[in-house]
Amino acid sequence: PRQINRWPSYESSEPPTDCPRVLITGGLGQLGVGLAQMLRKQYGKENVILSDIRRPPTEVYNMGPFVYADVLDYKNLRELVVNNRITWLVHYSALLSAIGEANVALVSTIPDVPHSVLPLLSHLALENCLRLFVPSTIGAFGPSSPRDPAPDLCIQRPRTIYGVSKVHAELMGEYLHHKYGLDFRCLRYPGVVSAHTKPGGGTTDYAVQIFHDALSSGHHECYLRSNTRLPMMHISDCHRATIEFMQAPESQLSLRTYNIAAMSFTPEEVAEEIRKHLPYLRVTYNPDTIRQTIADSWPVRFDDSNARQDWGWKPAYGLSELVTDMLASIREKKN
Ligand code: AKB
Repeated sequence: PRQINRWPSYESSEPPTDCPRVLITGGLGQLGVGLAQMLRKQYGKENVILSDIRRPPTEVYNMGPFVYADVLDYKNLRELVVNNRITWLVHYSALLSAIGEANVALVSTIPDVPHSVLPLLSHLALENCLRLFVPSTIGAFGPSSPRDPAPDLCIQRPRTIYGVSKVHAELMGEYLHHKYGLDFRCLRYPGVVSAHTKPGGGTTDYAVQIFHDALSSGHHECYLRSNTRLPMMHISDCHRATIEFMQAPESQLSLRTYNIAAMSFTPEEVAEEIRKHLPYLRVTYNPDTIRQTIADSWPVRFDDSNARQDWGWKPAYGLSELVTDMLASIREKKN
């Protein structure tokens, strides 16, 4: 068996129980509320605590426990973990790729910066025997990575501050796993498509906006070229992948950072699929330099064969299911 150096006080903590007690940080972004809802269905409302530094809308308070948590404040986090017997920590908070690139200085002031926050979260996780989940993305790859498909292990030289911070997080978590036995888990997400949350500031955002535009004005102006292919995923597959990965026994994991894939499409292809429902959709293309350059440096497809093999990952949504669901969900929300 692998020899690991135990972190001080690690031995005194209890191992996770069957029913996890989950704390989600940065919970008011694109992914937190939906993940909390899916986890609560499985584990009960009280076992999943959503947190952020912002005040949530009333409906979020009504869904289940919500607390203030600042990931840069160790004492605040430790108190939450200890008082609530937390066993899983899910760290969601990020400035997405395009907004990060437009504000490189700002990126260093937000809590997503792994060199300031990851050692702190990892220490907390080791001290309290937590399973720690940190998301990564297609943005962790760069122009020198294999693009079609990008495997789990390959050259990673991203050209965005967002990608650099993600690679740092992957490496730091894996290092602490090998050195101290941290139960670090990381998934590289594709562009996530959701009817209920607007991503804001990402390179893959057009794949959400196009549905809203199709239903409101019938015209979408796309900031990427028509043939820009990127990996994408329906949000419910993204949440399910995260939960199934967190549930997987450690013995099944040959890696700590996995790619997960569902589909890859271009703006032209998703528009064509939408036209099967809304034939009047018109799309014009006006590529913007930042986002087109970022997209051109990212993989067009993910190889997720390790995730499929090790812990049984399988997406439920392909392009046609995604389009049908997005149009129905946005319509339902409007009514
Ligand atoms: C972005 O476009 O920045 C994100 C991502 C793929 O990480 N959606």
